[in-house]
Amino acid sequence: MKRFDIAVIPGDGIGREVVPAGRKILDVVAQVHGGLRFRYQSYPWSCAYYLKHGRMMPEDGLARLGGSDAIFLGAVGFPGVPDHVSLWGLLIPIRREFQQYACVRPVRLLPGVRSPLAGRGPGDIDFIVVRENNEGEYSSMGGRIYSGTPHEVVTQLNLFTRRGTERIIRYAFQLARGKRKRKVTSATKSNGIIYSMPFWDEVFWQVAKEYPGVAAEQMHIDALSARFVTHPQNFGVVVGSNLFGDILTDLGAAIAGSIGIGASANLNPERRFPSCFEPVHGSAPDIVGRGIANPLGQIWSGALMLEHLGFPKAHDLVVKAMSSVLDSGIKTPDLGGKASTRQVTAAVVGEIRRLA
Ligand code: GGG
Repeated sequence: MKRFDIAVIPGDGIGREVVPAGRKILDVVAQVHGGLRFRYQSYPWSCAYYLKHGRMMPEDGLARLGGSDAIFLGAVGFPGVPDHVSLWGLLIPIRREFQQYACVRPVRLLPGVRSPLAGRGPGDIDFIVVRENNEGEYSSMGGRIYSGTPHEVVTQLNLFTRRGTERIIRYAFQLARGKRKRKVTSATKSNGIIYSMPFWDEVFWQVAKEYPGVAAEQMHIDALSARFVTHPQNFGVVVGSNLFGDILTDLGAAIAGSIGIGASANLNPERRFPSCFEPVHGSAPDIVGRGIANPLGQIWSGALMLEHLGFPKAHDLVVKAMSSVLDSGIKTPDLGGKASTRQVTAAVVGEIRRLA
């Protein structure tokens, strides 16, 4: 029997509605597997916690998470707490402390889901975005002086290290090597951003040389975004900086039907620290409490966790069950359906049991 300790942070808004769905699926998978068990430790760290305690998590929060095998997170951010406070108080410290530098986000049009792109079917949209997750545009370097005066000056530094850039690009090539479409597309903007992006390109082509069996191309982020819409079938693995990867994966989830489905793995590839699994979506305050949040982004993130923990067949089982449920028309309203979070979750549970 393999036992895993999972730290659970439902967080804010619909995170608290979809995390229980994700846990339910993990437990059912463990049950049908027979040799797998999860032990959960849940933490209430969130914007509500911030309003009560003045911080998003306690001082020893990261130390507490550090002992777990993985972190299963819902959503972070809610009106009443500025987004940069909630993100930098919880999500970003987790990603940095645990060296989760590879953020892996599959973009796949599942059967039964209609893409907003006309005439596109499941085989047309199936690629992975690898987002650099520890540096880049998400940096705390910069400053603000003469606040609120006409002389106000604000600077924000982007931070690109050779180590950080090389390792994420190498990760993308290694991932592409094992895929059907062996191709890596680099998101750049070296025509406008004259230091960091030419550096990014230079490293990209240096690393590309190490992988002669993998096709390589670079595209400016503006043209690349347009290509996501016009030629989504052209991509295998797309690698981008922290901000570019963040934006591209919302777009990716949208062309694959809904941001409610997008899944995300924040990986420490060396496995020295726990990795963190969370849906791409945020806390969605507009639909909180209505019971209609799409649980599939969280469920798919759980599947990525199973894969990372060494259970690739369990990952495939969950994605297959999700696909069958969608194909049978059981969908939440973001996908044009009428089903509730609970109904979709129950249908996935039933399908896992049937398939297993
Ligand atoms: N599911 C995680 C979440 O709440 N994400 C919201 C968000 O704004 N994330 C920004 C980021 O991933 O950097």
